[in-house]
Amino acid sequence: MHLKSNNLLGSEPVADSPEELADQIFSSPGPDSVADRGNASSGNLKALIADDSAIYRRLVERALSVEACSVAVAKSGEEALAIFERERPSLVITDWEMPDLTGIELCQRIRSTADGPYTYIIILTSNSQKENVVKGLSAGADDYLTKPFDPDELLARVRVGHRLIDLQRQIEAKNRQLEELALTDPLTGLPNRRAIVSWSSRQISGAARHGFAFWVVLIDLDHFKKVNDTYGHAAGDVALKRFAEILKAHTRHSDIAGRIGGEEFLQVLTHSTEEGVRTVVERIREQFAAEKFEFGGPPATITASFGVAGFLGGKDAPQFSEMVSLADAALYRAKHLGRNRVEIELPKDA
Ligand code: GH3
Ligand code: MG
Ligand code: MG
Ligand code: MG
Repeated sequence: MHLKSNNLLGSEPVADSPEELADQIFSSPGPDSVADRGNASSGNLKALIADDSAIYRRLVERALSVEACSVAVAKSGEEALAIFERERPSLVITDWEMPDLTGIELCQRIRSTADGPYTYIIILTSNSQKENVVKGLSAGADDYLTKPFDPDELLARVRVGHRLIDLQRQIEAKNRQLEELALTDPLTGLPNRRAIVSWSSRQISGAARHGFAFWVVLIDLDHFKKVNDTYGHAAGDVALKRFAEILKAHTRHSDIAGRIGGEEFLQVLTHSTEEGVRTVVERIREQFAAEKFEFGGPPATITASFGVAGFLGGKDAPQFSEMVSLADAALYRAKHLGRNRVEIELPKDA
């Protein structure tokens, strides 16, 4: 059965059981009326239809049948709200008058859930007076259509919503990319200073609360200016990338390591003993120093110096910046004592 505009229902047909009547009217459901219509085109639009009238539920479902989306149907406002919370549909088409929760209230409830992606709401009602249109839109609806409705018009309006939802998804994806870029060092792909500071500041309060150890390792490549001067900046970059790989390979998933600028790196180790930290850091130092770089001439070696500072957990957690300063003092010592070495600034009460 194909619904044309002249099939519009001006008033509710009288029937003992609306469900039954609806079933009669739409007795041969075409392939379109299958609940899940897949997620073609710009992808898995979930729609929710809320109406206490079985006829209108079917009519709206029919109108949506050519749109690529999956459809959930609710017979009341409360049911719609429950489905909304579970499924988070991106499109809601709701009746105004329903026995438990009105479409307006449903709108307000949906809008008050601030988290999650945007939901496009169309109110569908026989209530066409201007002030009600205003009321619906100010309750948070995006669009408003009066019953009886033209299925083509509803579909056109749904597509406006679909376009808006798609655009919003694209913006969100771009924002996520930008956020990631803002936290990544482009040369090495490691977290940058900002990412390390934000992660560490959170972790250090965890170390205080839950009493686990927190170690900061500040690393500076040795005589790196000379490396650049002798082999060129591109060669210097190769060495920085190689160091980043070694550092990453020696960093647990639950810890963090990154490049904080120039030829300086920072690693944070949690839940480790001093001996454990010393072992890891010595391994990084040895492995990097053992690398033979082929920069055109005879194999070149490059070294790095390490300054370590620790907090063993418990009350009076230092600021992350204080720990970095302590690590910096240890690094300064490592440079003075001849470079290519690890110096540890022991925790105050260790
Ligand atoms: P020290 O052992 O005392 O640390 O000596 P150094 O030469 O490493 O220290 P200095 O701070 O004087 O020089 C750091 C050099 O790192 C200078 C700069 O050319 C180089 N550098 C900083 N960022 C980059 C980069 O992104 N790529 C390359 N190739 N070199 C960089
Ligand atoms: Mg109703
Ligand atoms: Mg430096
Ligand atoms: Mg240096």
